[in-house]
Amino acid sequence: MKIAALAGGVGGAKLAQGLAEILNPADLSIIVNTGDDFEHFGLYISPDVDTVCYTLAGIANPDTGWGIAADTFQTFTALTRFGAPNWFKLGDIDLATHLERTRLLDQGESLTNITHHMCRKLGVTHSVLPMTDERVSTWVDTEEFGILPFQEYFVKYRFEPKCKSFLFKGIDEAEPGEQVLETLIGSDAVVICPSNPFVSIDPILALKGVRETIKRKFVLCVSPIIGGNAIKGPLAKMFLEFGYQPSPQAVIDHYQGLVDCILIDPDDNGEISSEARSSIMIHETEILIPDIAGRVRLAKEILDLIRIQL
Ligand code: FO1
Repeated sequence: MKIAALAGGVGGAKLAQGLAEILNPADLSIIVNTGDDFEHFGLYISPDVDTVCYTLAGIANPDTGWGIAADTFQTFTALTRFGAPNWFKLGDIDLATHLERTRLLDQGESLTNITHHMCRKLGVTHSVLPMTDERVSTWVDTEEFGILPFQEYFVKYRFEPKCKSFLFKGIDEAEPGEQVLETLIGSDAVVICPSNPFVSIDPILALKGVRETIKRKFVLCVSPIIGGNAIKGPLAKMFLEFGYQPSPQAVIDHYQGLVDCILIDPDDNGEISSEARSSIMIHETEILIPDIAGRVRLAKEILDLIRIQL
């Protein structure tokens, strides 16, 4: 059974890891958001790709979910001594990823090939596919500061500004990554990982041909909202800023008919409308997956649900 998983940052990477533990590399590909990518200190930084790769490699910082476990920050500290920007923390080991990726990009390598190469060097055998090899960047139009690049909204301003809308610059011109559409077409099911629908999954769905391709598949989603709150990050706040109560129902509505099955926390079942119940499968389970055992357990449940459908 071939699965294509869509993932953004920390939350999505955790489920991707659970799926990677139980599926062979030939049966699981992870398509990752690159809208968070940005240039910093002249380096091309791809946070969600790195978070997925590091998590699958078992080297991600377990507390933050991003960066590398036990990394040091001597270079970062030395930079701040010069008064350099200090809002985006770059670890010494993490810096090697950004330096080497930037060097290979400057040599004309694609982000897809660079990611494949780095994953293999990190011992990751599953396919981690950047959603596109072209530049697509997420910007957030905010009440307080106007349009901000995603990382400034998310990290520099700690996602405190009030969101008005999102912009995926370059999305109309960009082609999906060279293997993205063929992976989706060749999959038996698509798993939307518990990432932020607005800024981690929507950029992937907005790429030419992606939503139409996915619509023809069995699509299973793990709710990124539990009990009205996001597990991590700004999602609940974003839903409220757009006038929605944060709930799995808001997630179902956001994906506009794309989802055939959603996994939710049992406490959230009352939030689901009767209309939604009549059109999609609601599966109650523990969706908080703080450790590898939980990630594997949830991944196994997902495969069982998909097998019932196929
Ligand atoms: N997120 C933060 O909140 N603060 C940081 O200093 C930070 C540094 C950082 C460095 C490398 C990297 O790959 C990710 C990093 N992130 C940081 C997370 C990043 O903002 C991601 O875009 C989020 O995880 C959302 O996907």
